Amino acid sequence: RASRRAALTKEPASRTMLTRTSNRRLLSSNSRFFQVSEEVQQALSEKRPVVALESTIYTHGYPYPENIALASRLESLVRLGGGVPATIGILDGVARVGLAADELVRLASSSTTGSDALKVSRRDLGYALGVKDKNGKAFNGGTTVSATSVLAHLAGVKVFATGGLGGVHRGVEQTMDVSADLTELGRTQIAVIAAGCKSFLDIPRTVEYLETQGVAVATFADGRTGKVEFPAFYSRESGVASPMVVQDAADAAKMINAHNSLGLQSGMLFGNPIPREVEVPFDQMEIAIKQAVADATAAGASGARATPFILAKIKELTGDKSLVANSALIESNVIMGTRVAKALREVES
Ligand code: PSU
Ligand code: MN
Repeated sequence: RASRRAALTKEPASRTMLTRTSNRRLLSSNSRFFQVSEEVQQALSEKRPVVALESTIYTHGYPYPENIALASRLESLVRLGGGVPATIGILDGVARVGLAADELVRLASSSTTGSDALKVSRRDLGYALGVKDKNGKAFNGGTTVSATSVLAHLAGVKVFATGGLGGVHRGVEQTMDVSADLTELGRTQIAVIAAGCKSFLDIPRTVEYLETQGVAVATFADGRTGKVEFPAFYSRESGVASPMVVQDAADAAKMINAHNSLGLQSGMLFGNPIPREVEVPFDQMEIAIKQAVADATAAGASGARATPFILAKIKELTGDKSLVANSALIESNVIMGTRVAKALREVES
C-alpha cells in the first residue's frame, strides 16, 4: 500500500518512510515556497548536527567560478567534521534549505547565464518567492545572514556558519544604514558563527546595537587570557571588547542549549577570530577600507548595494591577500560551526 501511494504521488519510497518517522512541524513547513532537502530532513530527524551556510557570499561576494570551489569546499568541511551541510538560497522561486551540488552550481553561476541572482534579506523573501522577473522567469537569490537565519530556523537548524556579519555602517547618522542582519538576530533563534564584521562598518556601534537587540555576543578566546576583543574579520582585534567570552565549542554549545531551552526567540553571535597565519593587520586594511567607503559614497552605492560595492572595491585594492584571508576565515568558521553543532547535539541528549 505504501509503495502504491508513493507511486501515485510520484515520491520515492524513502520519502514516504521519512514522512512517517520525522517531525511534523518540519514537514508541514514544506510548501511550494519552501523546501528542505531530504538529506537535511533526515539528518534533523536523526538528531545529527546540521550546519546552515548562506549563499550571498556566492552570488554577491565571490566571483565565478571561485564561488563554486568555495561552496563545495565549505560543504566538504562540514562533512569531514561529522556534520550535514545545509546551504540555503532561492532557486527558481523556491526557498531551499540544503541545495544539491548541481543546484548550487546553478545559483552560483546565475550571473554567467544572464539572470542575475537577487540579494535576498528578510524583506525580500515575499518578492523573490511570490513574483517573477520581467521575462516571466522565477527568481534565483543569494540569501544574506538575515534571510538565511529565517529559513534555517523554519527548517529547525540551530547553527549557522558564515564569513562576516553585516553591521551598522559608518556614517549611520546620515544614512541610517543598519544591516537587517542585526535586527534578524534580535528576533530569530539561531546561533551564528562569524569572524566578526568588516571594519568598513562601525564596529563599536554594531556591538552596541546588538546589545539593544538582545543578541548574545561571545568571542572564542582559545586559551587566551586578559581582554578579548570582538574580531574585525581580517584582523583578530577591533579595539572593542567582546561582551562575552567562551573558550571553545563546548562552551558555546552550553550557552546555546540554555538559551534555546528558555525558548528565547532571539539569536546569538559567536565571533571566531581569523587564523593568525592569514591575519591582515588593522592599519593595512584601514587604508583600503577608507578608500572603498569613499568610492561607494561617490558612486552613490547606498542601501543593499553598499556592502557588495565596498567588498568588491576592497578586493580590487588589496588583491589576493584579502581573498586568501577571506577564504581561510570562512573555512575556519565552518569548522568551528560544525564543532559547535556537534557539541550542541551532545548537550541536548
Ligand atoms: N560581509 C562580508 N561578506 C559578505 C557579506 C557581509 O564580509 O558577503 C554579506 C552577507 O551575506 C551579509 C550581507 O549578510 O552581506 C549584509 O548585507 P547588508 O550590509 O546590505 O545588510
Ligand atoms: Mn544596509
